[in-house]
Amino acid sequence: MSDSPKTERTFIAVKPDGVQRGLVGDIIARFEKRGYKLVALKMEQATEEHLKKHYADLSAKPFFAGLVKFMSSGPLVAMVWEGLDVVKQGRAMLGETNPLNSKPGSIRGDYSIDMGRNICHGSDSVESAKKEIQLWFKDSEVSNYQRANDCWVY
Ligand code: RTP
Repeated sequence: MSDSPKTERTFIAVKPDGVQRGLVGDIIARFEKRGYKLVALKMEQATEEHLKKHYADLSAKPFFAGLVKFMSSGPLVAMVWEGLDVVKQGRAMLGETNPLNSKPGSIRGDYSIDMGRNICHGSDSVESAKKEIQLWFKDSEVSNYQRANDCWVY
């Protein structure tokens, strides 16, 4: 991967509630239509141990145990998306952590009303994206490829 801003990457997950509600395709479509490139994708039921690592920064929060239990309660879809400013733009596309503060047009603003069932996760900085991508994917699971239509996006 080059250091071009066009190859910035973020980790996006459709949480177990998003999978159960059949929102995987919609969420993928939003990122694809925006022009972002999917470079890794898998469904898995994550273990509590893995999720404790993912949410290590929140370990002191009162909602931590419930969050880990919920996130491990069913399969989720883990993805890596690539493109210009994708970390910040991805967070904007997701909406606010509390869906009630999320604007219509965002994923959470369109599909959720409860903080503990807010459909999706997105890395909050380029640094945490790098850590999260490493936690969820082996290098060999992330693809480097050109799209024929990249010249119509950039
Ligand atoms: P995420 O990591 O899932 O993308 O969410 P986020 O950055 O917007 O929010 P964060 O503070 O990292 O919290 C992670 C997830 O924990 C749940 N949460 N519950 N007060 C609460 O009950 C509470 N606060 C946060 C949310 O599901 C949030 O997405």
